[in-house]
Amino acid sequence: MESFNLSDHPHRRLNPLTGEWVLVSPHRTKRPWQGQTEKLPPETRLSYDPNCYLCPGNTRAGGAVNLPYEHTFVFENDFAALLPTAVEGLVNAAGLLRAEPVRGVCRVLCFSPRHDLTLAEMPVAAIRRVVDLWAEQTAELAALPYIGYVQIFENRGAMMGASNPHPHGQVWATELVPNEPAKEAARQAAYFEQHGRPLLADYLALELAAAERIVCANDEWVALTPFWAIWPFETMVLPRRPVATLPELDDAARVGLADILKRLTTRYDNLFEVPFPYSMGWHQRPCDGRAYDGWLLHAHFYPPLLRSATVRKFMVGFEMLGEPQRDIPAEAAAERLRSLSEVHYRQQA
Ligand code: H2U
Ligand code: ZN
Repeated sequence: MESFNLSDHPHRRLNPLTGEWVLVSPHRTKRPWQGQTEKLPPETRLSYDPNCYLCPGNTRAGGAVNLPYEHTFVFENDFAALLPTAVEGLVNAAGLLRAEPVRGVCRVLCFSPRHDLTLAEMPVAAIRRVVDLWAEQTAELAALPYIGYVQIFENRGAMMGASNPHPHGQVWATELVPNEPAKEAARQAAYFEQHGRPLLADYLALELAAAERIVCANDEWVALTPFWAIWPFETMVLPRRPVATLPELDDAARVGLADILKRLTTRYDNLFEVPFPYSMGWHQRPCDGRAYDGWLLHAHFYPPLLRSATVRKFMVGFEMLGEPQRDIPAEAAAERLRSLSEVHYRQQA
């Protein structure tokens, strides 16, 4: 029997953070495409849009008026998915029909007063303010007695369901730890118990030695396409100095994070020369008072685009019913992202 080659033979890769497998089919990349193509997002050039509910001084759907902010701005989500109200009694039938009440807080985080910039186009000093905002919000919400987990995220682009091109993210803080961080918590704790070191610290050391999946790096942070990536151009951002939450980041780590975010998102925008759609977010150690040994802070970027600005990957069929599948191996995606300029295409002459 011939031994299999990761770059041309179908295989499965394990995500050690979730315990789930992904099917990789590298031989399939020449498949013709006659399916759906997406509309290109309109190129927003207005630095202020009087109809935008996130621009400074504008009125939002619920009637509240945004402050005339100059840097970042936070408000309670007018259509919050979670409420801080405690309810009496347990809505919990044992067995097959089970429900439990959950409290939480949802806020919208405006990254910049400028309506027309993406993170990639913002100056590093302005991105640093976004990092500070994420850390402040995490600390403030984690201090609430009924909050057990703080999820910071950004949905970028209409393709990912973002309602507005104005640069913004959200924070949803929940009483209980949601599914994805709960899986990561269990796997990281089990690894730590077995090896005495954080799973992601060991993983980062392997990736730095191998180098083939690194996209870009600085003294504090590394952006890479994880070995087990599902989305075509999925990446993770990992700190070189182990920390578990955003508020723990010191000045050097925050400056470094702003730099790596600008460089990574610029590469993304340059890939197809469009404001690149993605969902990104931070996985931080839960704040429900339990131990969570071995937890390492990290960000995931999940972009939907596959082969051009208008052809996206669909998670359907086998992926919905079996397990996720990808064509381009993570190494090839990293090489592609590495080959791109760190000067934004809108700034190139
Ligand atoms: P998205 O672009 O990721 O959908 O985030 C925008 C959020 O802003 C969304 O959760 C909220 C929506 O509920 N929102 C307000 O809180 N007030 C508004 O006036 C419009 C939108
Ligand atoms: Zn705006």
